[in-house]
Amino acid sequence: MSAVVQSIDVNPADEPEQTDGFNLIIDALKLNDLNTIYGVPGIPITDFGRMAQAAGIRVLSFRHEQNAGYAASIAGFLTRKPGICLTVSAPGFLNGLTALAHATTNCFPMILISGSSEREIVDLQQGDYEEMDQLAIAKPLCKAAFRVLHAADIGIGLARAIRAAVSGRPGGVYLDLPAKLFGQVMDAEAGRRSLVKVIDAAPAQIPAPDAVKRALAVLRSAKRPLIILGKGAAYAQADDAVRSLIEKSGIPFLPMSMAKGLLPDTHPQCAGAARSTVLKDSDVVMLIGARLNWLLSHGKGKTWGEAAKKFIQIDIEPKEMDSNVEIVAPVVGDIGSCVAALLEGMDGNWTAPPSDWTGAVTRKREENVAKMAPRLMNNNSPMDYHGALGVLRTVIKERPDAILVNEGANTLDLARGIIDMYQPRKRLDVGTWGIMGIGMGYAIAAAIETGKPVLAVEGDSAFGFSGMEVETICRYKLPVCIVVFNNDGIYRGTDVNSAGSDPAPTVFVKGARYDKMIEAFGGVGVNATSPDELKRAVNAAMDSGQPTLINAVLDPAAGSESGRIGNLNPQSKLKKK
Ligand code: ADP
Ligand code: TPW
Ligand code: MG
Repeated sequence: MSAVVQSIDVNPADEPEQTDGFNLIIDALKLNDLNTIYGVPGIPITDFGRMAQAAGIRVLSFRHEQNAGYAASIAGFLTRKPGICLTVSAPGFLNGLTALAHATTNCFPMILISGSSEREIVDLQQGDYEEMDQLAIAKPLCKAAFRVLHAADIGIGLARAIRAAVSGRPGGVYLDLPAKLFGQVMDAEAGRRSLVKVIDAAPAQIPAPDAVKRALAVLRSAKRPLIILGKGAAYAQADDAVRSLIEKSGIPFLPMSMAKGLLPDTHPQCAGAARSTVLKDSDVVMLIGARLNWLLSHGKGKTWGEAAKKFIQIDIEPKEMDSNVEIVAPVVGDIGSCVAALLEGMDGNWTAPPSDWTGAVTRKREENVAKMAPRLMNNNSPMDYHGALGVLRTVIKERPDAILVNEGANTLDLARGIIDMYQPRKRLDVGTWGIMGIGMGYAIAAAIETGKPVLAVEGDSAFGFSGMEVETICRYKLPVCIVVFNNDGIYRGTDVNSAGSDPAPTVFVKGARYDKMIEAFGGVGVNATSPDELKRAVNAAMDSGQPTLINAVLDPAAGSESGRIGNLNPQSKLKKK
């Protein structure tokens, strides 16, 4: 009898240590320096969130997955590491998917990790809790999609996801983790060995010397050269090299929206305030991390003028070349390496562009700046866009390290033109899709990832897409100041329905008080009816770092339909009888 008793009486210390899916995912994330998760809890990831937090990962719990996803996407842009979004099955996954597609479209590295239901049941379509074939649905909407079925594959699964997200052209990656995986147990030592620390996740891609030579030859032949900086250049974090290239070349540069501040908008070579002139009159255009998509009128047509144009393009994605017009000098590689190679080729052998061109650009720019100046100083009440933005322009000038988040139509287009940026990656906005709803997710991630104060300038419609996250901002006590440009609606608050008593589709409740929303959660709410009031309130918020929402009362008639892109807005010629 005693022999039998001895055989089952094992000392727990002798048993091999065990780990499970939960712990392996956490260990794999930490091993790869992925220390922040944006998400919404629920089955099957509730316990995972708790355990990750206990293990020292920052877990930010949102009110809607789409906002968590946007947060992860912009974290990717700001840090060059994939932003992590964590969602529950089916509906949570779908809510996060918009943000994953957005990340891919904008070339931001992001990983959407979603719990999913049991394969055996999903594949037989037997109606599991929140059943959905998530992997199949995610695939066409992101750069890559993977599923991990065995705890021993977690390390490899995450490594593949990281590499897919950040190497080459960055983008969104989906990682499917079925519920059963989390609880799967395995030997801890084998588990540790299965983890992968990704080495050199985004390897340098050196441009071919011939491509660099060709580009320099075209650039040298230019009489009216222009450099366009896109958000790919901001993402690359090759700030010093880009600045040297611009300054050494003497070529005027035009920053795309999120490339503003890579060099200050007040830099003598900045052609931001002479945009139409430089696009029309330039003869050679070098694109650095910018696509010739709709935001640049596809490189052709009226915007670009009559004269023949030659394009040089620097991009990590070879397939981007000739996407819209012929690229006479494609330079494929990462921006840091490409710009360094161009600088080397220019060394001791460069003549500045003709001064009649640079002089003409400077004159146009000064003319436009002078034209705008008096409008920015008005103190009208209710405010117009220029009066309100004149104030915010000064706020950013005085606090150049603050991050500006911006969405809306008029609120977006006018703020982009009016608010000068002074430092790289400080302007975050609607990006390639012109998407509404990025506001609060971006503001939260910007505060978390950089520790800097955030100013979110939001159209009242735009704000509504993510407004519930003011609770999240208050809960985590983030230094975010939200200014809602309240013009009672989408574009304008003046539409009327001539056919019935329902409000017109573009208008909201008149005189709404968005400032009251944040007060519900302990934040500071202010109603500002003049530029002076707005200025006081924003400065107080930026000084205190307290979550603040300022309802900026704008004239409902101040905006125009679709802001600056009314040309893309089809209108019926028949409808108005
Ligand atoms: P914008 O909207 O500012 O014009 P886009 O999003 O259209 O900018 O273009 C960004 C481009 O930058 C993409 O074509 C992308 O492939 C490229 N890109 C992103 N990161 C890098 C990098 N590190 N090196 C080179 N190109 C990059
Ligand atoms: C996800 C369409 C573009 S701009 C806009 C909408 C609804 C709101 C404009 O009004 P806002 O700004 O924010 O009050 P302002 O200053 O002009 O009054 N759904 C998504 N994305 C887009 N772009 C839309 C709808 C849209
Ligand atoms: Mg509005």
